[in-house]
Amino acid sequence: MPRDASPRAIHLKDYQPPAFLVDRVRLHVDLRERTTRVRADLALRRNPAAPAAPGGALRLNGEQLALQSVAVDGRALAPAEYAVDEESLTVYAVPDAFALQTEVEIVPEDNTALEGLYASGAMYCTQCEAEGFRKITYYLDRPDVMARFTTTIVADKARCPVLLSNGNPVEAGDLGAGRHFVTWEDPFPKPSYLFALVAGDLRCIEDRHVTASGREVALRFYVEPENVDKCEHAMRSLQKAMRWDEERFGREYDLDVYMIVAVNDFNMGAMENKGLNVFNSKFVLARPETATDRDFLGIQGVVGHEYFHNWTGNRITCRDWFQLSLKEGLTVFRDQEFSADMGSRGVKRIEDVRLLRANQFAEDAGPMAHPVRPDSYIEINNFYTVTVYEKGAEVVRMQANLLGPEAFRRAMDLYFARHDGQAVTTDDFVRCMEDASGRDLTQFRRWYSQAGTPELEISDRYDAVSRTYTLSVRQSCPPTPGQPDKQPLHIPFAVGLLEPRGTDLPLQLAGEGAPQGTTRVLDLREPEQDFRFVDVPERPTPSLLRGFSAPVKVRFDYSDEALMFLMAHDSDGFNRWDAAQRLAQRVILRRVAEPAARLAPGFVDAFRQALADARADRALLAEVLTLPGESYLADQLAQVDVDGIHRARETVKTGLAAALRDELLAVRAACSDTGPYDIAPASVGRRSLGNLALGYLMQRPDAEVAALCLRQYRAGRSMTDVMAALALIADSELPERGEVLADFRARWQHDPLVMDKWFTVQATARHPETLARVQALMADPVFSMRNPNKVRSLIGAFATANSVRFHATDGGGYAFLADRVLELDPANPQIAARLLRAMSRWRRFDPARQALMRAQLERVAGTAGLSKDVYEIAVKSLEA
Ligand code: 7MF
Ligand code: ZN
Repeated sequence: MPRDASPRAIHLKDYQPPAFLVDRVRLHVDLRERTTRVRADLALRRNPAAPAAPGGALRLNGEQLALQSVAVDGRALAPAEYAVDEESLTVYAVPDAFALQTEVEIVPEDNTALEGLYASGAMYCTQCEAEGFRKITYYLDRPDVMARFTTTIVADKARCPVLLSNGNPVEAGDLGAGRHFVTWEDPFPKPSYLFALVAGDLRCIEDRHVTASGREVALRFYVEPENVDKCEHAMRSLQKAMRWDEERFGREYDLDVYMIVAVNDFNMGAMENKGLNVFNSKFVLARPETATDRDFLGIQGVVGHEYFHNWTGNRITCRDWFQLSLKEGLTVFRDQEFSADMGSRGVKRIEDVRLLRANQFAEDAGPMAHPVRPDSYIEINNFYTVTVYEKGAEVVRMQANLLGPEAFRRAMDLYFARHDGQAVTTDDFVRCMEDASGRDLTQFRRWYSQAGTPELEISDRYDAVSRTYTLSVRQSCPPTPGQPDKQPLHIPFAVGLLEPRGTDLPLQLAGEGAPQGTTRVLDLREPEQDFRFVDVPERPTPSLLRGFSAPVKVRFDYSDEALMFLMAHDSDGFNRWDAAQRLAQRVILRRVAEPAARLAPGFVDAFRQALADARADRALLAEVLTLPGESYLADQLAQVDVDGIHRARETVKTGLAAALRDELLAVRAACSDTGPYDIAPASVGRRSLGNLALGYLMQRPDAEVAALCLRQYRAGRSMTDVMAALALIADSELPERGEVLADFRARWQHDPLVMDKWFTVQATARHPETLARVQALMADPVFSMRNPNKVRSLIGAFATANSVRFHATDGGGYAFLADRVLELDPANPQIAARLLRAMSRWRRFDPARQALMRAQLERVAGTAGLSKDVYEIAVKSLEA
């Protein structure tokens, strides 16, 4: 893109309230083959809260709309009375309050970007967050404009018997000539990004929920006819989520009907449109034969997430898109808590932290680093990030922990009471936390505005004479793009001290009259702070950042023995896991530096001991025994050593497998599945530990292990076990490899979600010819570049989950990815931009790989006609 045509950044500091408000919207959507007519009737008035611009023009957002007519209060406007350009409609002279009528034509059948109104297979659906409504009609497409919507949908009765929109159906009827209509009314004012419309030949699965106050709510899932038997789990998840929000937050649902539509072509996971959620079918459809435990738990989490948005997002929404974490960070926190209560809290916390460390810490250390509340963006779609979502959830979690359960609940009640029906800011949220608790969160607010992962450098001193133990903490935060200097944060730092037998010491800080508990949350506020514990009989081992009390990195010079001691004795389950991770990380990274090093016997023993611990929760044990991932390991090095890390991790894994073969076989046998499938935490834990053991054993499969793995594949007890075996076989040199992959394809070619898994196991295999295989698979009739799930499962998986092959030194992986980005960009910029991120951290690699990635990024950046989405990622990756 030429420099002078570069897209411009939008800045938070430029926020202005809207010049006009919309009180009511009447939409009339006439769906016809290849032309949809949209008539909009908007009741508008000047905003009394806007800076006065008497008689100012009305400017509405609108893109890719073929304008047919404009009228004010029913009077058609002459061409001189308005102006239209690529992204707006301006009406020059308008009264202070009036009705605006517009009519446009759009072509959902040609909408490959999957934003606005589009066709997916035989159905029509919409996606309006963040700025998709402007591709349906001219509007004030911003979240602080909230209006009541009435929507009439007209369509062919045979092709689209089901016509849905937000709220309640108020009228329906026949129009003759095979056409019919339904009118929907949404009583709650909402921003346009929550608008939804669905039309098609869909089956409905219905159940109900009776709210705490006794109101009955109809729950309806709409799916394609072949999927009616795959909604049971999502329905139960929805019912659990509704009950949970009543019990935990006192929040009830507010309409008579809650609808969820499953769509095959969808850019993201799901969308919380008021009363009419649209879901990627991946997060609705599941049966034990087709979906893994991960899928089942993912569905529960996403169904919960979208449902919880009804209060945190819909009833209270964002003032502008810089406030995205107001709804997303908070709703992720809520869905995390829901999943923790439905399953194993400890395992959930470990999974969430693993994700945060692997992805968010990496984002925070790269060229796209930004605060939880960004200051600027070129394309808002690029800011639906792990920082806004996952770090945002940690920032809410820290406030919940700082306040404690009662005050946090009071603060949330205050938030709901004070801001219901409003579009607000993260600052309004924090003020509720302060007002309900009396705490001063002035310094804490920096978590929203400062990017980067803070680091805590810790040292300790024990003085036997005075029996005091001192922790010295230095906090710092590395520079990020646009933020060279950082200020100290308010960090809740949870610590415990273990005496030599492994029990927790009661903690008493100097100046306190008596010990207060065994875990203390220290308030870090200064760049450097000392904490002196008194009455400490012997040198203790510190357990730092218990429960991951803040999203920071902790540096402390533990000995291997201290880590093994914590692994065995820490009363904090999270830190037992973390000690194992630190130990494994250390063993692997030592081997990167020194490939011939022997596996320390203490390390093997620690793993053996963990395996032998019969009391241990199996799911937790599986987490403890999972080695840190390659990308997280890479982040610990000054320069990424792709092959060194891969080789070292594989060798350590193989070494453990060889040393612990008998134990692993025993665990695998004890974990084999017998009864009927269920997703109770104990069953999920059993399968995950059994498959983890099988994974270790398959590092060097002898005949017995190979047979075990093949048997598990062929037995087909559940998709969890089938996929675990299939992934191991696909990643192996077993002679049966080709035959098994062909068998799986033949069996599942009719099921797109299962085929996605088939693409992923092949894209992530470590075989040297994987790139060629990925390219060949693109020609498979089941693959399609137009389906985001397919692109993610084949191309996305190759670029983000197969380091050794994607980063091959011939640069083939990079050229392939850049080609796909450029191929996809004209059709679907959002998906193209997400793919390109796989190269954004190119500066972390060796000079040869840097040069190769940079060349591809430059090729992309230099291409004419790029979308804003891809342009922003390419240019910022090259700049930083
Ligand atoms: C659970 O946030 C956690 C995150 C935006 C689309 C769903 O509800 C959403 C939508 C993106 C990325 C992640 C998620 C979503 C979106 C998501 C889904 C479930 N408002 Br983009
Ligand atoms: Zn969300």
